[in-house]
Amino acid sequence: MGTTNAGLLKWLKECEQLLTPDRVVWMDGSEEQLEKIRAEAVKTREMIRLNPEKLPSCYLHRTRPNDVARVEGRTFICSRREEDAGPTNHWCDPKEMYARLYDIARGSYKGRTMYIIPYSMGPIDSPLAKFGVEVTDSKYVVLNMAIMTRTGQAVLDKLGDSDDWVRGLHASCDIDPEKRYICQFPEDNTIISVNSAYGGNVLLGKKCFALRIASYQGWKEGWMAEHMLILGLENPKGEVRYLAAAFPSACGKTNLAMLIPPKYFRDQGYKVWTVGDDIAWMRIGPDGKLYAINPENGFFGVAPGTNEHSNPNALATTKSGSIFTNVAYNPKDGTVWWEGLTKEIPDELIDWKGNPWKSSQFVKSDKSTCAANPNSRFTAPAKNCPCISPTFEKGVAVPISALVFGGRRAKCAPLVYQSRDWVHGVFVGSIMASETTAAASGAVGVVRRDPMAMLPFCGYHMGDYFQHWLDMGKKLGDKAPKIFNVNWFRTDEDGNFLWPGFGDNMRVLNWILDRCDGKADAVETPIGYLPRPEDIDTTDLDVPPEVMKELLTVDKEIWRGETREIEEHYKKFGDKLPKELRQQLDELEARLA
Ligand code: GTP
Ligand code: SPV
Ligand code: MN
Repeated sequence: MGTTNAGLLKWLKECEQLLTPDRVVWMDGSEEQLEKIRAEAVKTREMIRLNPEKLPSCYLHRTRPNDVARVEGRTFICSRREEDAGPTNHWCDPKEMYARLYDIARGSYKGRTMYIIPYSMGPIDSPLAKFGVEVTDSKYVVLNMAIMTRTGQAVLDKLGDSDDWVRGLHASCDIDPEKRYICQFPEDNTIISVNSAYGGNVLLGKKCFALRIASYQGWKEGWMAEHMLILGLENPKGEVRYLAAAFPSACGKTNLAMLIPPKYFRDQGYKVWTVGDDIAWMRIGPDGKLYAINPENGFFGVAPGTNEHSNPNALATTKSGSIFTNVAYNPKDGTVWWEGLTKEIPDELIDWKGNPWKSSQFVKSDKSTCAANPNSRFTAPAKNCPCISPTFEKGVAVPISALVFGGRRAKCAPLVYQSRDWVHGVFVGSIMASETTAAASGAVGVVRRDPMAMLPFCGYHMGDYFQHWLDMGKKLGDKAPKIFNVNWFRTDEDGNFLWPGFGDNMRVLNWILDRCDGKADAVETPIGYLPRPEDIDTTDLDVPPEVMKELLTVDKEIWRGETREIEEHYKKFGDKLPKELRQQLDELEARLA
């Protein structure tokens, strides 16, 4: 294991002096080394080995009950100037924050091992790949990073002496929520995370690098890092068209990315190919079109609700080589369980906190009685996925025909609509709103504006980010993807979903892609182009015509209220709000008047 990269070696020396580990281990990318660490983690009880016949090479891990989700209130963008972080990010002066973090982390690896993980976001040999090195004292992080990214010596070989890599320092410390910080220093290519050992807070290649740091890099370098799934939809002629879709956390990206078309479509030869389920890096290709790669190598997916009917592909993906975090354990057969996995609830389990749990204690209205944490997750290798796109392993970027925004809205947003043009599409993304979920700590079910699903992940001023979107549109010109908005979550008066969702979302994707080809009809409304009920193929679909009509209705009164909220939302950005977007809002108000 080795490198001659002087900048990297110097930084590692500094980490070692600060953290004072008992030993240092370089992750070389070999299966033997990972197997050794898995065995150690089982011995120290950091992991439970699951039934090797039913779930080969699968493990269960429990985090502290105070450490089960991203912590947006303790996530900082430490740019030199406060105004560069913008109104939607927490900010702290980098000098001050480095000092605070070094104080917290100092000496914290005592009695522990310092693992050095060289990793690549994107296939190592791809011209679109970017590299990072994460230092951690957590075996859970090491084993998760080995699934979520490409790791090991090959990364160092490819990096050579370049200084184009991201420093990532993670220290578990005491998992003290009062001293928990997730900090990005975009101008220094540096991430520091302390006092957490959960998912998005500590797998630094994911949200911290591939979105917060990468969005900043993309802004400076003319490309885009987005919180988007990527999928290919193959039609009966064998043509595959790709789209990328941004939904906030726990709003359906993994499920849509792995969609299985309804039987009626399957029989005709339709098929969905998964390219990515969470993050898209997109660049303009030599032909002037927008191309995307998924920089990750695995899925860190929401467990609850995943089952053989809702998402059989995701379930199949977790059947080997996976790590489950904060799900329930079934001691009878050494497997795992979560709410919604099976209709029948096992009588007795060990809940996600490690306590005995009886099905009789479950109260539907009280999430705290669940056996699995609502934000429990699986980490599964992308190569396990039955519908992984052939483009994924080849590492080739895919041309994007459509960009889709969406969120959880009980009312207001219709099932689907198309923006009038790119600028209007950017407006549609900038006004996105969604009910909050368990993926971040805090209240659940509150509507908040989450532009482009990037509110927690944009590494710079959101006004500049909007402008970057507008600039990309100018560069793309008439080759720009068409922009749409979807909402699978409209409800009736009793709170029941009006749209069946999941596999049936394919009917909407078909309309979207047909629109891109100029093959489907639509009507103009104040908010954009909507399909008429008959423009969506509803063969074999059990949705009454009046519900289809309701799903595709634009209520002007509700939308007038919405524009008043957008006024408030836009005020936050001050002079940094691009004039084109302000004008879009004025035009929408005029159309609704
Ligand atoms: P992150 O990994 O947090 O970024 O989440 P995600 O956007 O990948 O969300 P995911 O696909 O894991 O779905 C989250 C929740 O939404 C699960 O409980 C799903 O069951 C539910 N869900 C997904 N798609 C649909 C849908 O079409 N309709 C309905 N009603 N629920 C859905
Ligand atoms: C999300 O919250 O959007 C996730 C999970 O994908 S985490 O990696 O924790 O951010
Ligand atoms: Mn996500």
